[in-house]
Amino acid sequence: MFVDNVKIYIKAGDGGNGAIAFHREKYVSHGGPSGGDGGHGGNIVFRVDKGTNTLLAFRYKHKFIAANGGNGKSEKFHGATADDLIISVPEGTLIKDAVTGKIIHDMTENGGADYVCCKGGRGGWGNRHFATPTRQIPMFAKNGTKGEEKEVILELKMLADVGLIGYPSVGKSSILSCISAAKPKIADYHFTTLSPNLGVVSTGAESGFVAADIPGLIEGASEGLGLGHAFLRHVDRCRLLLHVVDISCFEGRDPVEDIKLINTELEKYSPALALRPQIIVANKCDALDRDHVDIPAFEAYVKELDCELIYVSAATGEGLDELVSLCAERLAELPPMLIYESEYTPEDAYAEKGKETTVRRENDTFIVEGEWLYNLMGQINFDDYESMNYFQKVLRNSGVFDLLESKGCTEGHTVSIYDFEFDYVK
Ligand SMILES: Nc1nc2c(ncn2[C@@H]2O[C@H](COP(=O)(O)OP(=O)(O)OP(=O)(O)O)[C@@H](O)[C@H]2O)c(=O)[nH]1
Ligand SMILES: [Mg+2]
Repeated sequence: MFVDNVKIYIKAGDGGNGAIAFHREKYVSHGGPSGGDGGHGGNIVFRVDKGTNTLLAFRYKHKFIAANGGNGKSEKFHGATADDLIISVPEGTLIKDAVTGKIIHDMTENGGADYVCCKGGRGGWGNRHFATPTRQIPMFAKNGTKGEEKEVILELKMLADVGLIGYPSVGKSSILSCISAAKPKIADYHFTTLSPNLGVVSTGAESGFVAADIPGLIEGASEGLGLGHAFLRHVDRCRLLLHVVDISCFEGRDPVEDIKLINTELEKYSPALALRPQIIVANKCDALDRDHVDIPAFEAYVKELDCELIYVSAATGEGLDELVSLCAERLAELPPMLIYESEYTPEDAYAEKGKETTVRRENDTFIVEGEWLYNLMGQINFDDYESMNYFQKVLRNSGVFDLLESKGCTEGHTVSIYDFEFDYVK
């Protein structure tokens, strides 16, 4: 079964808590604070597995939770750092935020390198960190921060240079089977192909390209009528489209009408995809009856489209070598395959949780609280300019400043966020 779109819940492990403990030893009556730190929680890491090309593995498993870090112990023993949870996905998978639909990451980026999608919480410091000359018996330690959690959509967009598109039964699968080693199902009824097929087309000892055959498109496919709509995402990355038509006009179809129809569907699904360069592939030329098909009108229309045209026959092999060479030539001139840019910033993640913020006033001080803020504080280094900038950005984007102002906070008031105090400046 082919699955190319799933929603899953992922959560990184929480950091372990720091320990409150004191050194004990015979004859040492007042041992110093010795509470160890909590271990870090495990990250959620996505990894490309080239051996699979479907998201089927996620059909029945929707929750992925990494282990928590161990708590700190006495005698400076640190809690164990938890292992990362590795989630394997096929090549070409996009990770999207389930709430906003924004792209978080394209697994094609950086040559398919591992991607940490949720960071594990940091282990809290044990009490030994908090001893000062005036506070020799610190009776507190820090709790670990929570691991990040998200609901994400995994969407597979196959990695193919060339996409074969067209009306059902025009011979897309037949062509793919002739030019590559792929063995897709071929039959004389519509919608024989039910899921995309990939084939590697070799153009020399060490060169080649990947072609994808997608299920036949029909009118209304982009509105979800019939097959095809969901599969168009698999040609999203294609650099070149082979628009296949049946030139024998079997079933009385008109190739000009078919091209118009398919292009309308493409346009509706994605205007960007409709602009992708196309080569019109007139297939079944072995069965072409020139008395019944108006070839001059067809060629005039293709010219109007400003597309190249090639006649082939998957049955006899005619024109297929030329088709492969033409594809290779055009691909050499085209830009590299599309890699989606992330539309998601870490600030967005906090912005979504901004609603859980509370502000209360004590004289001239405004106290801001919220679990997400507490976690955020654990990640900010207040001595570092960049880190502080980030902190400010998150406060702004998550609406904390607006909330403060709505509660009457103005210039000169003090704002207190978990031990951190600053004067409010507009
Ligand atoms: N005469 C002739 N028949 C062909 C040629 N290419 C394909 N066919 C026949 O056309 C029918 C449909 O071919 P497919 O390759 O399954 O077509 P498709 O475009 O993949 O169809 P769907 O997957 O249903 O969209 C089959 O019966 C093929 O044998 C050709 O060049 N000449
Ligand atoms: Mg097919």
